[in-house]
Amino acid sequence: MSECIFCKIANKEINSNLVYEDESVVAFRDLNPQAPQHILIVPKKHVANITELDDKNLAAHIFTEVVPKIAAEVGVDKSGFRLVINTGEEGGQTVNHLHVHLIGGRKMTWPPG
Ligand code: DGP
Repeated sequence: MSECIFCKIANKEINSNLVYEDESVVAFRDLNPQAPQHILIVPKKHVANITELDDKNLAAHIFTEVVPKIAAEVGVDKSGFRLVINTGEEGGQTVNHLHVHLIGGRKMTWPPG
């Protein structure tokens, strides 16, 4: 059995505040939100990080279907939002299962920390 926390959330072995699910993706609220809307979009299959994502259909599904749908559902599609994919140690990735942060509901600043 996988020890990966996001695999466990995807498999419903661990509870999460789920906002979206389909056959290949789950999305749930971040435990440590950085904005009024902070959702993690996660492929159900284990992919360690964006450099390991070799499934073009899954990539297209996430960015052309899931992101717009969730952004509209949580009401940030018009106001704007930020997508973040932390990758590796210097990228600030703490969970080694690919996840796209969808963050919105407040004005973002740049550069990121
Ligand atoms: P990153 O630093 O990009 O790897 O982001 C990991 C995020 O995952 C971080 O913002 C906190 C969140 N997180 C970690 N464990 C859990 C969990 O068990 N449940 C939920 N909902 N979020 C988690």
